[in-house]
This record gives sequence, structure tokens and C-alpha cells, in this order.
Amino acid sequence: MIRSPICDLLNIRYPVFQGGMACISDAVLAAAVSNAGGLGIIAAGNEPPEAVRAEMRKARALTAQPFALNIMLMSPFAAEVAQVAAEEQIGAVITGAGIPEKHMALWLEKGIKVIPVVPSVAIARRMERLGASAVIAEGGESGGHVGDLTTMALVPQVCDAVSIPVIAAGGIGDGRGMAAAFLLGSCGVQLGTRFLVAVECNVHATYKAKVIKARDTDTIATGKRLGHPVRSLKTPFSRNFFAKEYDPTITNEELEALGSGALRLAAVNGDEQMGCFMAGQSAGLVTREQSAKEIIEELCGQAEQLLKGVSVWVK
Ligand code: TUI
Repeated sequence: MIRSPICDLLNIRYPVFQGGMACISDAVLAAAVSNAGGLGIIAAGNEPPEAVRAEMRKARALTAQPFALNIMLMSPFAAEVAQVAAEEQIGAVITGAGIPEKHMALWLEKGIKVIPVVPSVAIARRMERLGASAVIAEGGESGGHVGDLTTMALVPQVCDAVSIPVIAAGGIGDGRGMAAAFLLGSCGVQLGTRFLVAVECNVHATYKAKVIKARDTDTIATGKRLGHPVRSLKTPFSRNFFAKEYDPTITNEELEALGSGALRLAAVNGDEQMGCFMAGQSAGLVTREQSAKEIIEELCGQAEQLLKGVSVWVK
């Protein structure tokens, strides 16, 4: 049994977070993960505040276990969703794609734990100073909006820099990645891509099939020019986006317009031409659909065996 300080902090059984994936991580997936002993996370994405409130209430009806809300700070509704999280007294807020400074007081005074995703040591330090309970150090292997550093380089440096618990994310697809993340100093892991193919994940069947089929080199990060690169599967959409990114006749506004709505086309419609199928480099490790419970138990079982046997190389 793997237990770590993050389990006590959040009152969860396993130190496993399910990534809050915009347009994908809904109440059903989050509740399944929480019922299996991990931390289920609803993604607010670009949804309006009342839709997020409804999803949180739905999750509350589906599980008695703790779950969290991921607030994507680039959303036009981020401030209103921050307010809804406070009103609904969610146990923990995960933030992504920005610095949540202006919302921190609101959450902290309600006793809500704040766990920001950080792409660098400087941002991790800043989050600790602002009162974060933990940070998620996410390497650029992850799907969606990515930072520059790899998980291997980022996690130990963040662990050295802060005293709060560190969760590792990016490129972790199985118990080997989980064990490695613990050896890098983290005390928990967050996985998105592996949970994309959970039975309880309501994403379009085409999306699941594409992740299962993907090999190691089948993802690409596009949009660096816009300052917020996004990793997704190589598809007609991402190849076209990549080409346009290096076309000086295309303006940033035109490029932004090209990307807008593409994730929804993938997640909801399974549109193989125009959809943006965000996924991480661990997609090559994802080989079949499993329940959230099977994923978590397999992950923790493997990691436990590996960590117990890790001294085999030390003479
Ligand atoms: O947020 C994510 N992953 C995401 S958000 C998303 S939705 C989206 N749609 C269209 C365009 C862009 C995003 C899909 N995937 N992960 C967490 C994350 N946060 N990764 C990197 C960061 C981050 C980056 C900069 C956190 C803080 C930060 O602060 C510096 C700054 O300049 O704000």
C-alpha cells in the first residue's frame, strides 16, 4: 500500500490525481476516480460558472469521497468559476495555465486547499509563498497546455525549492512512471492521458481509439508562437496548425481562431479532421480501456512492487 503526505492532506486513499482535462473531465469521471480512492478532478475548462456548479453538485451526488475542481485560468469565466468554487465549498482547487494570485485570498479564507500546476521552480516558490497547500510540477511531456521543462528535470528541482508536497505530472503512464516520480522526490502523481481511456470517461470513442493506437512519437506541441503551446496527437488539425505557425502571413489572431473550439470537436464529436486531440507522450503506454479503479490499483500495485525492489541494483 502506497501512502504519502498528500493522502493525509486531502483525505484520499491513493496518491493519484486524475488530470483535470478541459471538455473531458466531468462529474462521472471524477466521481469514479474518487470512489476508487484517488483524487477525481472536474475540469472547468472554458465552461460558464453555472455549468461548473451543476457538475460539482452532480459529483457530490455520485461520491462521498473528496474531489477537486480544476480552474483553467485562461478561461474568460475564470473569476466567476473561482467564486463558484468558494460558494460550493469545494475541498481543493487545482489551477492551470496561469498564476491564481488574485483568487487565493477568496479560497484560503474558506479553508479551500489550493494546488496550482507549476511549470518552473520560480512559479512553485511563488505559489508556496501565496499559501498553496501543494504544487503539481508538470513537465512538457503532458497533454494540453505545456511548459518547457521535462518532468525528469522539473520535479526534483521543485522538490528542492519548496517545503509543501509536490505532485509529479507529465509523461507518467504506469507504475514505473509513478515509482520514478516518487524517487524524484514527489509524493503523488497526476495522470491525464491514461484516464482519457477510463471506462467512466465520456470522451468520444474515436478519441479513446486514437490514444490507444498512438505510439511514442505520435504527439506534437503546437502554438509556441502564441505563448501557450499545446501538446496533442498528430492529426490533420495539428499538422495544419504547425505549418501555419511558421507562416509569417498568418496573424496571431488568425492562429488563435484556428485553435478555438478544436478540443471540443475532438472530445464531443470525435472529428478526426478538425478536432484537436490533446494527449501526452505517455499515450504510447496506454493500450486498453479499463475502469478508473483498475487503473489506480494497477498503477499503485506496480509502483509498490518496484519501490520495494528498488535496492536490487545497489550492492
Ligand atoms: O492547464 C494545463 N493544461 C491544459 S489547459 C487546456 S485548455 C486550453 N485550450 C486552449 C489553449 C490553451 C489551453 C488544455 N490543457 N496544464 C497546467 C499548466 N499550467 N501547464 C502549464 C501551466 C502554467 C503555465 C504558466 C502554469 C502557470 C504559468 O504561469 C506563468 C504565466 O505566465 O502565467
